[in-house]
Amino acid sequence: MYTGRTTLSKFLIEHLQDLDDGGQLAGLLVDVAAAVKTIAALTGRGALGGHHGDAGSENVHGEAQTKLDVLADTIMIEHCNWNGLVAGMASEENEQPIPVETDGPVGRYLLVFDPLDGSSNVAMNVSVGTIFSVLRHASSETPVAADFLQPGVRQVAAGYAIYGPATMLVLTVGKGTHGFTLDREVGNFVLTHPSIAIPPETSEFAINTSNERFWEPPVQRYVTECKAGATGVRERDFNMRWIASMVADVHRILMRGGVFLYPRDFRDPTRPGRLRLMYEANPIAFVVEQAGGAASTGRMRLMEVVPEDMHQRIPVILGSRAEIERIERYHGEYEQGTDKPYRSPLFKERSLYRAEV
Ligand code: AFP
Repeated sequence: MYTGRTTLSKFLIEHLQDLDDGGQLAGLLVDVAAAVKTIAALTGRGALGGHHGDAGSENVHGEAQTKLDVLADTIMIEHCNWNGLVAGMASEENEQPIPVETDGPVGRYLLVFDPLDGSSNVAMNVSVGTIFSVLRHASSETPVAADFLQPGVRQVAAGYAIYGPATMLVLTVGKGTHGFTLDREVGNFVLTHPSIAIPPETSEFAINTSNERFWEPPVQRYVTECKAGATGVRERDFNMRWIASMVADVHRILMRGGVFLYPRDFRDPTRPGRLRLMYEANPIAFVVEQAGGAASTGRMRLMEVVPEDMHQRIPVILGSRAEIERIERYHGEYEQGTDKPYRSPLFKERSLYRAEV
């Protein structure tokens, strides 16, 4: 049945054999995949699993945790807590790094994850996901928070699992982006989408338009032009999708192109965006770039942002390369004041909304 098919383990051996510590990285990614299978089994039980509803607790961001948020976090920690492979972990759900028990040398890798992204959608049976990123740990000491504050360009692997009609693992180890589908009957991830390529051009965008009045002018300009369709400057009609589950919105873009925006807005001036740089933006940016797409804050390449805080939020604009370049150009024109129709005194004059990233 598997003749000619590539399983995740086979893929990892083939793609990591030239790395010094490729065996360890492969081991860690197999652990992540095992955690993903367990989370898939739990989410797949739906309401029958008894895990729907709030846990009655809040995470570090002050957001209500669902029971599945807490369970998925525990599953990731328990599956990957193996010294020698991983030196430390950081999760969107935990304020501080998660220590790894060790009775020998500390591992060479740091694992960063969002255990259940889009979890507010679970009760509606909408696709959710797990996002992860692997960084190197250069020191032989137990890692502290500062060790995790590495820009996305330093990631050695990243990916996400999507728990949809099928469970998929989409992964990059810096050699393209590849998609594996979980064969539930035998419990194997099988390579079904090798070398995913995001089309450079698109006519589809994804953004929560209920926030439109809070966006900066370059994003308002872009979306206004898309909505004008064939009668506007873009001279073609655009389609819009918003699932409110980042993995699902991004997965669609990987499959058929598009643009995903969760831009800077001024709903809350203390938050420069909704999504987290380390747990969501960087891993997805790595996957998107390796698929030929681009990922930006609007002002700079996302993966070059140096994190200042483990739970830092960031504007996220990613997808088809030509569209991202256009949106970056609109941000540049706005900064230079050459975007006349879209300049609003609300922004430029209030330094509060002037962004550095
Ligand atoms: P939850 O994990 O709380 O459901 O948040 C999901 C998410 O971080 C991301 O997956 C979505 O793109 C985004 O929030 C949706 O946010 P809005 O509800 O503001 O559109």
